[in-house]
Amino acid sequence: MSSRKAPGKARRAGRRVDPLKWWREARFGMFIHWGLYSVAAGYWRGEPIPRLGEWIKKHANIPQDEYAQLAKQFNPTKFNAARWVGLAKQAGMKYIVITAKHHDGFAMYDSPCSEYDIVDATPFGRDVMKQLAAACRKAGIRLCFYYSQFQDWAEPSAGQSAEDQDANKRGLEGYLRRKCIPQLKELLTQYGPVGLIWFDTPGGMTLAQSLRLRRLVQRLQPACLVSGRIGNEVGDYASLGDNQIPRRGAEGDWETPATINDTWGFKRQDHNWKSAATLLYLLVDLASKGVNYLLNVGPTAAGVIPAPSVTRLREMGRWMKVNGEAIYGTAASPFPYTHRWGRITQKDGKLYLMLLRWPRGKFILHGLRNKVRRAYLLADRRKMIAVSQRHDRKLDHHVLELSLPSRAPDKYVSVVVLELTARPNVDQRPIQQGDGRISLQPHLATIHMPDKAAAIRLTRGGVTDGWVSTRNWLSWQFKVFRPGAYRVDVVMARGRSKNVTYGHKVKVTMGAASVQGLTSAKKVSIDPATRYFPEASTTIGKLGIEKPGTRTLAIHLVKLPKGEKPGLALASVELVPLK
Ligand code: H79
Repeated sequence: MSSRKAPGKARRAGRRVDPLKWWREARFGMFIHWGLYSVAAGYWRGEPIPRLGEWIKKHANIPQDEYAQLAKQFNPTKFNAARWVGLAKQAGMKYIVITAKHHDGFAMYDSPCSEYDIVDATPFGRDVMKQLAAACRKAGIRLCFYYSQFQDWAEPSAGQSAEDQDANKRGLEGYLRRKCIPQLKELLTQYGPVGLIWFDTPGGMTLAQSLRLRRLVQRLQPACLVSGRIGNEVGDYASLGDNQIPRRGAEGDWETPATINDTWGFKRQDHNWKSAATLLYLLVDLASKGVNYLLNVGPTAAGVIPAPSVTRLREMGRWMKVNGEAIYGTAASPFPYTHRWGRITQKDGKLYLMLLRWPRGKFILHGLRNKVRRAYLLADRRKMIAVSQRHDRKLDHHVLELSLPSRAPDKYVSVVVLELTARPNVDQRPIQQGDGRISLQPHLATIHMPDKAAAIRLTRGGVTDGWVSTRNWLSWQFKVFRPGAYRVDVVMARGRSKNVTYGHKVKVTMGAASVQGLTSAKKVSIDPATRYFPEASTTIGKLGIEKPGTRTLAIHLVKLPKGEKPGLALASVELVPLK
C-alpha cells in the first residue's frame, strides 16, 4: 500500500537473519483474548451487555473494585495449555498471541510488580503463561504476548480509552515507570523467547514513549518483534484495523487481527460465528494481499475454547494440510486487483490460483505475460492440467486457458499451481476479466486534482477519502475485449465515517458518452466475510463499448449531498456486461 512503509526495517537492517522472516512465513496466527472479562462473559448483574466482551468494564460502567471481584471467580480448572497449542497447530497456525494484560489492567501471568494478577488474585493461582510457553516450545509455535501499553483501566493515570489524548497530563509517565515497563521486563524474562509483543491502542503516547518501549523490548530480546500499534510508526510491521480487509495488496508487512464471531473476549450470547468457508476465504484473501491473518479465540473462564471455534479451526487445518503451500511464505498476488473467481499468491516462480468458484467451462485468466511451464492441483500434484496460452499482438493481450477437471477437488477453495519459467510478469493495468466484468478501483486510477486544497487521498483500505471538491476527478485506462453494452455501477464504502454515506451526484464518462446519477444506500450489501465494512452499490446507467482496445473512463463528483462533509468514499466503478 503506497504511502506506508514497514517502519522497523531500516532500524533492523544490517542484521544477518531478518527477525521478520518467521513472521512473514507464518501468515496465520492465533489470537487469544482471556481475562477477567471472560468470567463476566458478556453479562453484568444478569443483563446482557452489548458490544465487545473484553470492554464490559466500560460498556457496563463497572467500578474498579467491583470489576476486581471477578478475579475471585476465575478458576480455569479445564485449562490445558497443550490442548490450546495443539488446536493452533492443527489449524496450521504458526504463532499464538495471548493477552498478558488487556485494557482492564489485569495481568494474566505471575507479575511480581502487581497483585492484580492471576497468581495473586485468583483461586487458580497458577501462571498459565509458564505452561503455554512450555507447550509452545514443544510444538514449535512462537508464543507472543498482547500487552495494552497505554490503556489501563485499573490505573487512573494511564490511558482510559483508545482516543484519550490527555493521559500525559494525568501522569502517564508514572504509570509507564511503575507498571508498564516493569511488566514488559517480566514478560520478556520469565518465559523464554517471545515472538513478539502485540501492543494496542497507542492513544496519546509520544514518539519518545513508543521508542522507549520498543528499545526495552529489543534490549531484552533482540529477536522479539513489536506490533505496529506500539504507536508513532515505530513497530516492526503494521496492523490493519480490527477485522479490516484491505481492497488492495500491501507493500511492507501487514497483519489483520480478526474475530471468529463478533467479540474478542468470551461472550455467552455471541453466536454469530463466521462459517469455515468465510474464515478460509478471509485467510486466502488476506494472503493474496500480503497480509497475515491473526484469528482470535475467546476461551471461557473455565479455560475452554468454545466448540464452534474448535470445529472451524480444525476445518481450516484440514484445508491447510493440503493447501498450506499456497499460504506459508508466500507474497501478495502480482495482479494489482482481485479476481471474482478467487485469489492468487506467489512464491519461488509459482503462482497459486486459489479458486473460490469452480468454472463451469474453461478457466480463463487475462494479463499474465509469463510462459507457464506446467499446472497442477495442490490436491493432486501428479495429474497435470492442460494449459493453453495466446497473445494478441495488436491489443497486447495475454490469455491463459486451463482445462480443469469437471469437479472442484475442495468444497471451499481449490488451489491450482502455475509453474512459471520466470518471475511473474503481469499487465498492471485494469483489464476485463474472464467473466466480462471490468472493475475500476481508486488505487489503479489517475487522480486529477486541479483543486489542490481539497486533495483526494486513499484510505488504508483503498477507498477515496476527502473527495469533496467537484473539480477533482479520477480516470482509468483499461483494456477491454468484448464489445457490447455495460451497466455502470458505482460502489461506495465506509470511508472515515462509520457508515456508507451517499446522496452524491456523480458522472461517469467514456469517450463521448456519459451517464449521471445519485448514489444511494438502497443496495447496501454486507459481505459475510467483511461483515463490519458495508458497501453500497448504485446503478447509474448504461454505456456501450464498440470495439476491443484500450478505453478511458472518468468519474466526476457533480454535487455533494446537502450538509454532508465526508465526501465521496468510492470503492470502485464496475462495468458489468449486459447480455
Ligand atoms: O483487543 C481487541 C480490542 O479490545 C482492542 N483491539 C482488539 C485486538 C481494541 N481496543 N480499542 N479498540 C479496539 C477500539 C475499539 C473501540 C470500541 Fe467501543 C470498543 C468500539 C466499540 C467497543 C469505545 C467504546 C468506542 C465505542 C465504545
